[in-house]
Amino acid sequence: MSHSLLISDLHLNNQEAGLTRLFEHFLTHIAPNAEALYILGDLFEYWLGDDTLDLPLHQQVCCALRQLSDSGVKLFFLHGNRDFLLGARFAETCGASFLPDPNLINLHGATSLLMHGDTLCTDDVDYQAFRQQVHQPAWQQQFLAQTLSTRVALAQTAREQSTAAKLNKSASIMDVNPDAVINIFRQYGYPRLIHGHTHRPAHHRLTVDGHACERWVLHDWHGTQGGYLRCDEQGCQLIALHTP
Ligand code: LP5
Ligand code: MN
Repeated sequence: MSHSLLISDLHLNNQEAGLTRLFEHFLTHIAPNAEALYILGDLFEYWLGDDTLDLPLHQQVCCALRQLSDSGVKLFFLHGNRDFLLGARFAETCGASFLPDPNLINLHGATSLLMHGDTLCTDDVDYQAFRQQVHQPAWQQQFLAQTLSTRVALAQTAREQSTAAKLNKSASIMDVNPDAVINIFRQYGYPRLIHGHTHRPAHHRLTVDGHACERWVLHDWHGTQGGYLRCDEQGCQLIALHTP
């Protein structure tokens, strides 16, 4: 049956070759039968500019994605909070298109709203301030103009600060805000909502203004495990994935 797959939060990096292998397995054994693959952000641990496309990991991942898109599977990306600097050259190289966040699509007959998920975490005021800053075109231009070694150092500092900041944040602060979820359902006409970021894979059902709504949260990938959402005209299903 015609279906699409959605994934997010793989955080591919040089230290975890097994994770990249699991992703390649997914791309060669599971994704080829899909009509489309949607990657809803944080494919990479971080992305410091499209001038890093020739790094071995980036080449390996782009090449695997290109094979999939060349085989006829449509490939779509949303930016995550780690790889918000992925750009047009990256998309072209992989044969993919970027979608805005949020983005409303018709997913096999059901209107579905795709998001990374970070913008729903409105209680995380420090993160939202950080996000606002790094999404400014002037900030991005200035950042991308630095040498790669300076960008690597800045990213490492940012990662350390993020890890330290999270120690002082409660689990609820780092989850979606219930009112932000209700507002997004209202604003977009009560679609099926699909997002990642929070690393809490789940299928939530809720009623908003008398409308039955659903919110799907995608798996994060770590170690030897990952997961994906499979959607067809009958509905969606979260499927866990392990290294074969
Ligand atoms: O990413 P994760 O899972 O640890 O936590 C996220 C939020 N943190 C972030 C920050 C990223 O991890 C940083 C790495 C991105 C690299 C991209 C390119 C380089 C950019 C360089 C920037 C200078 O997204 C975290 C949320 C959590 O999700 C849950 O939702 O809580 O938010 C924070 O931790 C934000 C902090 O509260 C405040 C900001 C810390 C970063 C400050 C950077 C300053 C660098 C200064 C260098 C001199
Ligand atoms: Mn994220």
